[in-house]
Parts: sequence; structure tokens; C-alpha cells
Amino acid sequence: MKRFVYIVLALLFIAYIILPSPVAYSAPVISVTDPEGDDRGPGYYGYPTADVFKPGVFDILKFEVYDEGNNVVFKVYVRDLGGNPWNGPNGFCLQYIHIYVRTKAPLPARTDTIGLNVLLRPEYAWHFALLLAPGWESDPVPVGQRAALYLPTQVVVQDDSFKVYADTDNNAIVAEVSKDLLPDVENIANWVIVVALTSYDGFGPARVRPVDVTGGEWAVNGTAYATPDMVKRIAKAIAQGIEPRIMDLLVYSADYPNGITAEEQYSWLDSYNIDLGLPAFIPGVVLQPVTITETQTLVKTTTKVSTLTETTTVEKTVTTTSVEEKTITTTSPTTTTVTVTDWTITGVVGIILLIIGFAIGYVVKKK
Ligand SMILES: [Ca+2]
Repeated sequence: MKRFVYIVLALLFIAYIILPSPVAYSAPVISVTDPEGDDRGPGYYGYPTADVFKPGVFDILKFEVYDEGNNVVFKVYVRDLGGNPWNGPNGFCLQYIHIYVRTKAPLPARTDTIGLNVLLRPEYAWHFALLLAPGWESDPVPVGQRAALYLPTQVVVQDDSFKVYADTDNNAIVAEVSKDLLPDVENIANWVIVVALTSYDGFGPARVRPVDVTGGEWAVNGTAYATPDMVKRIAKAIAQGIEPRIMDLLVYSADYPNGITAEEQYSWLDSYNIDLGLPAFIPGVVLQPVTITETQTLVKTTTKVSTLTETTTVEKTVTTTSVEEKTITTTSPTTTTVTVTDWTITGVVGIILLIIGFAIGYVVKKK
């Protein structure tokens, strides 16, 4: 009996070691929602008209990052995956998701994007980028069509340590990345992340579906929600190649811990400058000319102050000169008068004294 108990305990112990424990799915380290219905890029883009582009296929609703043991898991939820009409190997084919991540590690960083016609602000410059593509062929996007992880010095094509797939039950596109491939994995909550969703096009430049002024079956409509006065500017941006090629945008950072609003997305993506030929920045930036105007005003004020000082100096000189003239005028008559008066009195007194002297001498002599 005792032996039987030992055997059972030993078997239980072996089972405990060998059998995989149930996956304890932890809470996401990052979870950010995105407004529904803001899948209009800079605010005025519309979907291509082909039937496959169902409403919501380019609308991000949520983004999550999980710390799962050996992997970091990224999940992008959309309103509707739209099925997989062209049988993308990764389970989806309409969407193309770019995830740009700036970590806290001291690494070389890039402010460009891979075919989206927007730039990231320096504090959002990325250390690694995940390009989640449908997954045909064998070379990484955008040269080939396989999903890719871009690092400062290398490009990793999807494989066992970097899996990309669709979670059709939850309308999500998922990337599972081995921690061995990523920098700064102990600091996930402090990462700065930009998620962009665009329309995948195996024949488009950099595998991104082009934006057209009037749209069409296979092009994003650049003016679907634009007023007539906006069309000329949008057409010029497309001609210059600075139109943002993004349908929906999500940002996670210390400044935007809960994501961004539709209005922020629209104004940022609309911040391209056709006069300077500059693409939009993410996040949007305050234009420099405002600062230059303020500086010019300050310089003018300084000039005015120096003019006032000069005027004051001139007035002082005039005052001093007039005082000196008065002094001279007053002094000379006084001196003359005093001298004349002195001599006259002295002469009269002398004459009187002489007369008195003669009178006394005459009286004395008589006696
Ligand atoms: Ca959205």
C-alpha cells in the first residue's frame, strides 16, 4: 500500500513537471482605445470603392501590448477585419499595420516611416518597427511581402521567433515577438508607440495603396470628405508625394497615455506644407514662423529705447549751456557796480576828511 502511495505521488510530481501549466494570460502592459469612425486619415479620405473594402476594415479600435514570458505580444483591434478575400498567408490581406516603437535604450533612432509619407518628431524617433503585412513571398516588406521587424542594424523576417497572424474572433492582427529580438523589454510601459493602419497593396509603392484625388475602385479617395476649396491643396500634396498614406492613427506616450482624439489625428495628418514640400509630422508641430515674428518685434522695441536715450542727452546739454550764460551776464554788472561805488565813497570820504583836516588846522592856528 505504501509503495502504491509513493508511486502515485511520484507520478503526480512528474506530471507537474512535464505537463504545461495552463496559460495564465496576464493583463496587458499597455491598453489604448481609439475613436470609432476616424478612419479618414487627415479627416477627408474615403475608402476605395471595390466591394472588399467593407466599412471599418481600416478603423483601429484598440491597441494592446502584453508581456508574455519569452514574448512581447502586440495586438491591433479593428472594427472589421473584412475576412481574407485574397488568402493572405497571415490570415488577413486588406490591412497593413506599422508599429513604430521608441524605447528608453540609448540606440540610433529614425524619424522616417517606411512608405507612409509622414515624419515622426525627434522624441518619437523609433528604435524598432513592426511592419505587419499579409505575408506572401519570402523577402521582408517593402522589398518583398513578408512581415518584418526593422531594428537599427538589421531586418528580421517573420519566423518562429516573430509570428504574425489574425485573431478573427476579435478582429485583431497579432504579432508575437521573442524578447531576444527586442531592446529594453523590461521597460515596456515607458515605450513611445505610433500605430498606423493603411491599405495593403502588393502593387503599390512600398506596398501601400496610393491616394488619388478622386479615388476609384483600387485607390484611396483623397477628397471624399473635403470641401471644394480644399481640393487644390490636396491635389498638389499628391503631386508632390507628401500626402499622408494613413487611414487611421493611434499614439501611446507619456503625453498621450490614453491615445489621441480624432481631431488630433486629423490636424496632425493635415499638417503637411505644400509651399515648403514638407510632409506631416506626428505628433503635429507648431510652425516656426510664429517664433520668428516674435523675435522681430523684440528687436524693434530695443531700437526705440535707444532713440529715447539720445533725445534726453541733447536736452540736458541745452539746459547746461543756458545756465552758464545767465551766470556770466549776472556777474559782470555786479563787479562793475561794486568797484565804482567803492572808489566814489572813498574819494568823497577822503575829500570830507581833508576839508575837516584843513578846518581843524585853521582853527588851531588862529588860537
Ligand atoms: Ca479608429
